[in-house]
Amino acid sequence: MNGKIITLNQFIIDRQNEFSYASGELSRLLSDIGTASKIINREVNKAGLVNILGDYGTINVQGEEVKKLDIYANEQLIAALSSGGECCVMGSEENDDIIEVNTEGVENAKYVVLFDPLDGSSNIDVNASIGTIFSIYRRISDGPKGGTVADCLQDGTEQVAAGYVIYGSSTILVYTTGHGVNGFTLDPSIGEFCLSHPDIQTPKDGKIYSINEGNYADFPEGVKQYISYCKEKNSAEARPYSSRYIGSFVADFHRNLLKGGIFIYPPTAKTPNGKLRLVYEVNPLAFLIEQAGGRATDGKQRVLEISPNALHMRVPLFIGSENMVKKAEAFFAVEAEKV
Ligand code: AHM
Ligand code: MG
Repeated sequence: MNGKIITLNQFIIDRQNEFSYASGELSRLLSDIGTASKIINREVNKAGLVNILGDYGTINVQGEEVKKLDIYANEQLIAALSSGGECCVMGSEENDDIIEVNTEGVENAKYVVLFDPLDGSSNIDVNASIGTIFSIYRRISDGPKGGTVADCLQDGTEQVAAGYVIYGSSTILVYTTGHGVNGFTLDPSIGEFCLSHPDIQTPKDGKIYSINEGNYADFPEGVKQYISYCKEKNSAEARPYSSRYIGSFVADFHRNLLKGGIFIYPPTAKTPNGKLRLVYEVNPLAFLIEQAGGRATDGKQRVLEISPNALHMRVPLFIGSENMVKKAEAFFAVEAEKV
C-alpha cells in the first residue's frame, strides 16, 4: 500500500458501483452498521470497569441503567438500522421473533438485516475476543408496511452483503458484498475504520483445527477420526496440526481466515444440529469464507444452500480452508455410510 488511508466509508462509496440494485441504500446500511459497531466497541472496552461503574441492572452515576453488553449491542444495532430508512425488518439472536420496523416510509425500505449483536459473550468476563456478525438480504415481500418472516428466511446464497466486527486486541470490521473480502481496523485516535486487510484470500490448506474437544465423547465417529488425523505425525503433510479454540466463533473464524485452518461445530448426540445458528451466525461467515476462497458445509452440503425454516435454526458446521474442509467431509461421509 502507498500509505494513503482509506476509510470504511470512503471504500464503500468507491465500490458502490459494484451493486446495481439500490446501491446508495446498501452503502448507507453498511455505514450505519459500522457506526453502531464503534459505539458497541466503546462499551466493550469498558467491560472490565463494570464493577467500578456499576453492576448490571443497577443505575450508574449518570443515572442510566447498566445493561448487559449483549443487550446493549442489540439495542444499538436495532436503533441504527430502524432509523436509517434502508432496513424493513431485522432478526437478532437476542429476539425470539423478527423485529419489525415501523418508521414512516418503511414500505420503501429495500433491505433485511440479520445479526448476532455480540457473539461469544461468555468471553466478556475474561477479556477475550467477541464479535458482532451481520447478514444483509434484499427485501422479497411487498406491501404497505415493513418486512416479513419470509424476508428473514432466505437461503444464504441470496445474501447481498455480510460481515463481522471483532473486538479483539484491535477492533476489525471485515465484510463482503460478493466482490471479495476486505478488512478495516479501527484507529481509535481518529475514530475511523481504515482499510488494513485488502482482498483477503484464505489459504487452501492450513495447520489449525478448531473444535470444542471437550464434547469428544458425543462426536460422530467420522469427526473423531478426523481429529485423530489432525493429531497424527506426518511431516510431509505438516501434521500434527495445532489445536486452537477460543469459544468465540468470530475470533476463531478470523484467525483461521487469515492463517488457514478449519473450524468445526459438529452434530453431537446432545445437539444433533450442532450449536451455531444458520441465519445470523453461519450464513454470513459462510459467504465470507467462500468469497475468500474457502469452503463451508454442514458436513454434506453447502450451508448457503440450506433453506432456513426458522429464525433460530441450528446447523452443524465445517468451515475454513478448502482442502481441510474437504478432508473432514470425507471422514464424516465414510463413517455416516456405515451407520
Ligand atoms: P453465543 O451466541 O451464545 O455466544 O454462542 C455461540 C458461541 C460461538 O461464538 C462459539 O463458537 C460457540 O458458541 C462455542 O460453543 P461451545 O462453548 O459449546 O464450544
Ligand atoms: Mg452467538
